[in-house]
Amino acid sequence: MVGINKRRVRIGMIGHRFMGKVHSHAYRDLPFFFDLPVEPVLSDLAGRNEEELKAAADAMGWASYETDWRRLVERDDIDVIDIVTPNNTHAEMAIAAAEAGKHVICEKPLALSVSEAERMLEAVRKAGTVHMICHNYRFAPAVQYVKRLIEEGRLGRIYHIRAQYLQDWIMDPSFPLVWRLKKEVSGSGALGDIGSHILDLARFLVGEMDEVTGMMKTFIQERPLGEMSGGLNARTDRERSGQVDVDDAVAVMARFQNGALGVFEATRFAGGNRNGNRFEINGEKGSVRWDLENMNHLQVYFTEDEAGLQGFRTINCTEDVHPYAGAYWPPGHIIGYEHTFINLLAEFMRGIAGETAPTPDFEDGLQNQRVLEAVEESARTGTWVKVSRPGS
Ligand code: SOE
Repeated sequence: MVGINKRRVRIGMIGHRFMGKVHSHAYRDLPFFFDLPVEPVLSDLAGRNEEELKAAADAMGWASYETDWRRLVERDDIDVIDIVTPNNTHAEMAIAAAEAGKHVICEKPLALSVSEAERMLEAVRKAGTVHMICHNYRFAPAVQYVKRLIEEGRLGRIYHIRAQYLQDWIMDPSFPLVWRLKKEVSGSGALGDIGSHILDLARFLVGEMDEVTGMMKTFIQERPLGEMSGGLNARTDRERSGQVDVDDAVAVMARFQNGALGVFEATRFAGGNRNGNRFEINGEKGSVRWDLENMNHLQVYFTEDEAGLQGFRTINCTEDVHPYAGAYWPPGHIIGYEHTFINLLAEFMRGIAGETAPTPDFEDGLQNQRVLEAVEESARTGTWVKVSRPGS
């Protein structure tokens, strides 16, 4: 039953564009698919442009709105602060939210730097509240199933992971200098925006990295000014231009602590690839391949298959045995991008109810940030760089 006798978890979300829409939709859909011990309530939406904010709050079903995020954080009738704003605001907002005793969920990358991410982790630990970072691709049923296969030893020792995150939405040189292309706002370019996702998947599935080497490239150095206007669309000011100071593309090689090798590529200049997020993992007993653009499918290969059946087979990960798939439709009735967020938020709600300690959390966000920073240092110095992890 939706909402009956359930503890209400009152959400305050800061930001209302692309990720704001995705998160709002996911909270609203949660009770349709998951029988959770708590009920998320879309209490208050914060943003700066009142006209846009009011329209977004009305359209997405938020009860009220606030034009100053600080007022939202101070409110007693809010339990969760959900941060879907540009990266340079994450640390200040998350730390203020934790200090006000809120549960915090934050879009990726967690911060602009390792030191900011460390302060964020320290704040949520001190508050003792639940925290998560939105590496949503972990929550595709096929990806979770890969995790299970690896943990069960079905692939044996892991030798390789190769992963790519390929987009093409800024290839046109007249596409403007939006916040995702400004270092002071985004921290980095393709590396932090999409590379962070595949590097997180690699940590999740294969383990911690010992050292990395990377190269970064900015193909278009100057662009007209402009700003995001929803989704990946932008408004352009054709009269003025500015310098791009983040990477358009990055390539990374990694050595894992368990001996596996990783090869990664993240670029916004892979023409024809709108959102190609893919990986292949090879182990001593088998291999798996996954591709977001066909996200319900998983290709698997087992070395022990009989001679005539050797090769990759394709599994449709929509059966009850595939994590989260059973929450939705009967087998074969596929799910999409938005469901990865619904699954992630289901874990967040279970955490708030005290049932679990959900991941990926700020500690994962911090470790991801350490990898990003090591890649940048390597690209700068032309050397292999150790990925630090205190205590390891
Ligand atoms: C834009 O590159 C973007 O929206 C990223 O910010 C997301 O993290 C990714 O999932 C899709 O593309």
